[in-house]
Amino acid sequence: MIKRSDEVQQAMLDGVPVVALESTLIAHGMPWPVNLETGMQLEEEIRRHGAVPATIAVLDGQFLAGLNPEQLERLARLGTEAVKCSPRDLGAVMTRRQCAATTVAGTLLGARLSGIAVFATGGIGGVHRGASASFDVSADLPELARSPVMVVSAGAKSILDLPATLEYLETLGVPVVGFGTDEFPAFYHRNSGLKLSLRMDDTHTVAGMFRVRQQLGLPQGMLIANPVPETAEARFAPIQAATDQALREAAAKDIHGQALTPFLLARIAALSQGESLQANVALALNNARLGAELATALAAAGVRS
Ligand code: PSU
Ligand code: MN
Repeated sequence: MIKRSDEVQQAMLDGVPVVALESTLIAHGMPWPVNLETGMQLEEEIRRHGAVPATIAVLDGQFLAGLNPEQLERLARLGTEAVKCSPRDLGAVMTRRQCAATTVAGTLLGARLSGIAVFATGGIGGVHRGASASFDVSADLPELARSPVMVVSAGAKSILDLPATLEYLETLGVPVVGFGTDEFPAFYHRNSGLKLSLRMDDTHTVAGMFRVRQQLGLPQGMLIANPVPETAEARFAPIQAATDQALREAAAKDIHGQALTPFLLARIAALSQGESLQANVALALNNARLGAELATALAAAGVRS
């Protein structure tokens, strides 16, 4: 039910490392044309580090792992016209032959179905602020609990309730590995003040842990928390102010559900005059690089998904 591109198919046959990429970040998370440029740069970054990228999306009802440049551009041009596709949406989108961008949750499902063990994104979704009243918890979390895939992300998005997100991951049995850090990164910022129980400093140890978990038959994935590079970190105070204002605007306009995260990201980018967007591009690239290195370490450890 998922179609691998010829290149991805061949790489998997040859044991060449493959890294999955999501498409919601492109269609709903960034404005045109930065979104297309970022989508292409993410793929290049993975290739530069010896792996093959597999961007996951749905085009005309076909669930695809690996897009060619025309397909990537089509998705980037569609932007928010593309359906934002979480696992619950996939059946309808394919039946109606629609075009859709997969979220972290949707991409995890695609990675699992196509046998890709490593997936790089920007920041995962999580428990929204005020979730005790709204019940807004991203489908990214339960999907991580049933997909044995490594997700490389710069922590969870700072628009969220980060302590609650970590608690939820713990409940679900999803290990969070701080890569070269003792703290859970806060997306646009390196630090959140939240200590992680697990830190690893090299890709071989992370790959070893993945292999042991696979041998144990554990169903969950692993969240690899990779902080935004120091040189690209956004300033804390302006982003904080922009986030607070964006959250107030969302409440006043009664924006909720799938529309909330894209609205907040776009407003924070506008209110910070692009500072958050710059950090977002840089952290996503940094995750793509680490994803390629982790996929290479997995291949070296003889792990097949
Ligand atoms: N990371 C980014 N930009 C994004 C996202 C992640 O840098 O746009 C997307 C992911 O696709 C993630 C989604 O799954 O935001 C979360 O949406 P929600 O909170 O509605 O589950
Ligand atoms: Mn939600």
